[in-house]
Amino acid sequence: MRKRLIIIGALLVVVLLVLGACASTSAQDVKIIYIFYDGLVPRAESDEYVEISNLGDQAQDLAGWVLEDISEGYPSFTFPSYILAPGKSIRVYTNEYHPEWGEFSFEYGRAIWSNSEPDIAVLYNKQGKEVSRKSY
Ligand SMILES: [Ca+2]
Repeated sequence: MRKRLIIIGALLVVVLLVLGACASTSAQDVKIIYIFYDGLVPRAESDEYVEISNLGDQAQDLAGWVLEDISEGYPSFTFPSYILAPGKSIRVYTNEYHPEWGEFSFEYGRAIWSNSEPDIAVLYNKQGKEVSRKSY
């Protein structure tokens, strides 16, 4: 009887571990896929953007997620509540608003992404865990 309980307990642990792995996999399917670092707008390059895509099969709420230039440590952009559907992409512009891409902007008055020395962009989830990073 006691042995059976131990086996059932062990099986429960395995099931929970598998479920936990599945849950984190879906979050990791949201990725930075492109950095348009060489903006066409002279000097301010307000049209630079970072494109983020949901490559998984589950919708992801981006509330509290943070996108940051970790090469300088700033600026960082914190997402409001926004459901990113599977297969969809959004862009975070340096200082422009494009409703068709989710209307996200760093609202930064200068260029963020260096043209000469590649920066690294990192995306963190609301727990502060790194989800994706990309350079160019
Ligand atoms: Ca740039």
